[in-house]
Amino acid sequence: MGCAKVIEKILIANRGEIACRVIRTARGMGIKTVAVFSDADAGSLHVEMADEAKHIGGARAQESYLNVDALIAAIRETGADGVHPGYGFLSENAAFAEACAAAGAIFIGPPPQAIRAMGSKSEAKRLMEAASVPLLPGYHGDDQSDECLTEAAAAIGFPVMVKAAAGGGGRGMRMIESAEALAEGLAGARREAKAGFGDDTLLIEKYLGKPRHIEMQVFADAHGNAVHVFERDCSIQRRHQKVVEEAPAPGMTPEMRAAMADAAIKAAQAIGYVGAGTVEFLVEAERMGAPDCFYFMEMNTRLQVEHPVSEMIAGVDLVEWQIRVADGESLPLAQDQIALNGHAIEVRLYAEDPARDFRPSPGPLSHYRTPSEGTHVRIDTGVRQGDEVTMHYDPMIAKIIGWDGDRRGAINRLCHALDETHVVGTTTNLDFLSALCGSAAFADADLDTGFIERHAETLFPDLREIDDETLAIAALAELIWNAESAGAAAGRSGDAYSPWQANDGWRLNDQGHIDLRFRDGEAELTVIAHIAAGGYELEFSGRRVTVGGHFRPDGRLAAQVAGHRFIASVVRHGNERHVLGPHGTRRLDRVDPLAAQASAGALGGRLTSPLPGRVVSVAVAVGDSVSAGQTLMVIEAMKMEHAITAPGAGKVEAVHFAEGDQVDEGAELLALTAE
Ligand code: MV4
Repeated sequence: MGCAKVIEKILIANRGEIACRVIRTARGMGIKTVAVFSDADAGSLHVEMADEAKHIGGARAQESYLNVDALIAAIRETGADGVHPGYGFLSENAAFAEACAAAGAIFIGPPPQAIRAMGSKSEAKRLMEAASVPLLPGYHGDDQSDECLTEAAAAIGFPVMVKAAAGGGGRGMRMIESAEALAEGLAGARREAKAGFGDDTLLIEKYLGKPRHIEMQVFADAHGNAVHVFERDCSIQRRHQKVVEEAPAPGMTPEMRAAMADAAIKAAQAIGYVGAGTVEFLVEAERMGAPDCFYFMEMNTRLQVEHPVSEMIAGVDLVEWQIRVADGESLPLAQDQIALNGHAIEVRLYAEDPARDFRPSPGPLSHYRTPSEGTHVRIDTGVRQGDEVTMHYDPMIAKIIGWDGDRRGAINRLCHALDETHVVGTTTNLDFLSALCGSAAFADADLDTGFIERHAETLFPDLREIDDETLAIAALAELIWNAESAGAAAGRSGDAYSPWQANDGWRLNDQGHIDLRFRDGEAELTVIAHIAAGGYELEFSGRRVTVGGHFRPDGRLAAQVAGHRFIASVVRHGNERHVLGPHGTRRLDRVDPLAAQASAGALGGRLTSPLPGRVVSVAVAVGDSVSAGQTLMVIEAMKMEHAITAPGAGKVEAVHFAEGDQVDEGAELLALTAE
């Protein structure tokens, strides 16, 4: 009796969070995993998580994650009998699927002909039309002459949308407003399509002014069964990049869902689909809920980035389903066994700078903290603290998903999770996501593809001034660090923890108070701290606030501010102070105490390290004369260099460290005498 072949070892032809995601499920199913990695990913989390890992080439995706020959060699060398392509890279490449099969490994994805059927938008629309899937009024024929396209546009009525048949995901698309603009528009669209995709075939559609993007998750097996796992609303996008995805879609009605599910399943069956797929629809926002308000847009023949929201509302593991179906099993559940439970919302945390048009902002994750996971919060990430977001790949750091019984609850869970997410080292869209999730417009589900532009004013919170609690927490942390380093430096002194032992260049004023200076963007803030019972009294912006607290063993600060208890993290990154506390992540810059001293015209005599680090270079020797501002030593800390400069003209009396030495925060580096 023959035994069905069962996948025993899966090679994941991908990286980052989706590779980690697939490994987790495979491991849970008792299947071995093989990671592949580029030069840039040798130390990555997905490599660490997998049972085996294979180097496949250079950092550039073309040399590694898109390198079919290297991947096939890795499949052969490791004996992998299954290949999961993840999303992106080669996930929708029919030739790669065929090459995997030829190498003896099951491609965990649809059959190559199903991938090809959806590769051309015109071809896909003809197939969908034949399967009576609703399409926008339009033209997707072979006759590409100007006469034919002009006639078609006139019949559809302006404005029209012209799209490249070989395009997708918003690339190679332009709106044409009038018959007069058509000839030029067609010529431009053809040039772009030819240059972008090597194919200038165009299609024309009626233009939808205020669309929503709603997609249906479908799943088919090789035995003729097909189900849907409800819809996802991905209307909040910018530049065709999804920012928020949720399930179910707000405003969905049972009638519309039934019609959309029917259309999606017909679409899958029309192309002989097997596995996980997504059928995307454009929806007329004004007619949301009506059973005929949606139109087929594209079908994605892969697992999507946003699949977790479907998993959370349906309580299924879509990767497990993919593996089972690829193995020849029937779908684990029938349609009437798949129930919709609650509401899930996902946001994509990116290393990008919202203030600079969301440009990627690669860099080290010097500090990275994600909220704890459970029933209500899921985090899919592929990086750890200390890892680097490189410029070579998509700069996504994590997907953060909130779930609850209803949409309001899911928003609350997600907002809370975002408040507990901290990233220092690279600029991220975290504050933007927090503002978005906390906005009234999002609560009202005012969704369509123009959401971000329409609400830009509320979504870019960079201009907020720092709040008093955050400033008090930053000052408290500074005071505690100072007391600790003073204690360490004072060593034998009787009162080791007295802040008056501080020697790191702070100005101790005659009246016995400490001046702390910060910068918040352009604004300079001064906090005056007085010793008080059990802590300090802070004076700033016309207020007096009593603060106290301590760092807990986990490194977080338990702070008491005006009788109110907060738990916060205060992360030092050079002079930056990132307060991850009651008001999300806020950044202050500490005004360099040495520079501050110099500007005050005083020469302290001793120069100390502003933070723990390593001596990169020593620029002076004992006996040298130095002038104000001259660099004396360079300290590297957290991958940043800090110059220690002379606060005034003087003579070097002592140099306490040499190149390569480690220094503690507050350690005395050099001694100067004033000249
Ligand atoms: C459209 C459209 C309006 N009318 N087609 C963008 C992605 C691509 N797959 C299809 N897209 C659009 N097609 C017609 N006939 C508006 C968009 C569109 C869009 C669609 C979904 C999500 C975000 C979008 C942002 C801008 C434009």
